[in-house]
Amino acid sequence: MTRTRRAADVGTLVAGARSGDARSVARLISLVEDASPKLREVAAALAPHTGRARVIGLTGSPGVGKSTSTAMLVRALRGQGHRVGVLAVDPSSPFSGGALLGDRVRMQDHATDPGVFIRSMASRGHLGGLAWATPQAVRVLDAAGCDVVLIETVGVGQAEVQVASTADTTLVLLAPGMGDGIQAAKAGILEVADVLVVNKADRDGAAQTLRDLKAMLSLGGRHSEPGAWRPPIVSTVAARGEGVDELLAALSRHAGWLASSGEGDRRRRARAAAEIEAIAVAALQSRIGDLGGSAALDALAGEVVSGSRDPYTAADALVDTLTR
Ligand SMILES: Nc1nc2c(ncn2[C@@H]2O[C@H](COP(=O)(O)OP(=O)(O)OP(=O)(O)O)[C@@H](O)[C@H]2O)c(=O)[nH]1
Ligand SMILES: [Mg+2]
Repeated sequence: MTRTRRAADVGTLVAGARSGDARSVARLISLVEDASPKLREVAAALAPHTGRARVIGLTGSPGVGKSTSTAMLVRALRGQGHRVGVLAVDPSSPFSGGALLGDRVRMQDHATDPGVFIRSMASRGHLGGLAWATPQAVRVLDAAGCDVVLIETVGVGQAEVQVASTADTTLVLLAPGMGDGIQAAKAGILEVADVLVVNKADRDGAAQTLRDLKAMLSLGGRHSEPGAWRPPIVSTVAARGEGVDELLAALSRHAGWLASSGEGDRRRRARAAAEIEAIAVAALQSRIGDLGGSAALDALAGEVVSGSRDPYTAADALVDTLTR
């Protein structure tokens, strides 16, 4: 028996997503993640339905409690009647079928909740990585009516910086006894934190981690400039749901500050500008790739070899032909 798989109609999928259909949401995220030829069509169809969701990033070292905290926040936000989207980027324990492996128990409550969309994404292997695919997936969830989108990323290398540029509010999680405070300072992640969370506050050393953090924050940096947001430090025991009210309060204060200071708007514009730039660079790169071995490039190469041109003016000439 042969089965023809009908190509997904983008309009139908977007309408489905807007009505809260989880399968449509999943299909759309797959389309953007796989850089489908329909990507442009999807982006255009989503655009009018976006701009509403609040994006919150959670980052921190492996095992610090990001997934547990995400589940805790999902529960609390659902309790307030919000629709919630969750994206786990490069999770060390990937989601499957709406449940997170190793976190099955915690996410199970939400697996069948129509008000929660959970999705893991692999950024590795993609041109531009997280910066490229995540904003598109956020737009899908936004169009699907999510009031809040939570993005979990392991804080290694550049990841937390990218999360910060995708999120309205960035939570940096630390835990006692992991040398985390010092690591955080070294990696510069205190700079990207809007709210600092000391999770596993039930563990020995939590008070010391709090003291270390406070000391580090008092040392200066962007947070000490006049009018700047001073990131609050919240202690949580995510595994038991403790501290969630304080965390929600901190999130809502930050949302208020983003609105009143104009910083929220500024961040969103900077984010869109970076996204446009990345897409434009990728487009130029692929056009330059197409030029490989072309007559125009070959001619310029000949001129550089013979010394009748320098490589800089040759590159200018090439860019001119690309953008004409
Ligand atoms: N004692 C204690 N354990 C916790 C707490 N929160 C999470 N854990 C445990 O810490 C372990 C790691 O939690 P996760 O939520 O999976 O951590 P994660 O940061 O998402 O980990 P990765 O995604 O692998 O980077 C699990 O065994 C949790 O049960 C807490 O507040 N106290
Ligand atoms: Mg996790």
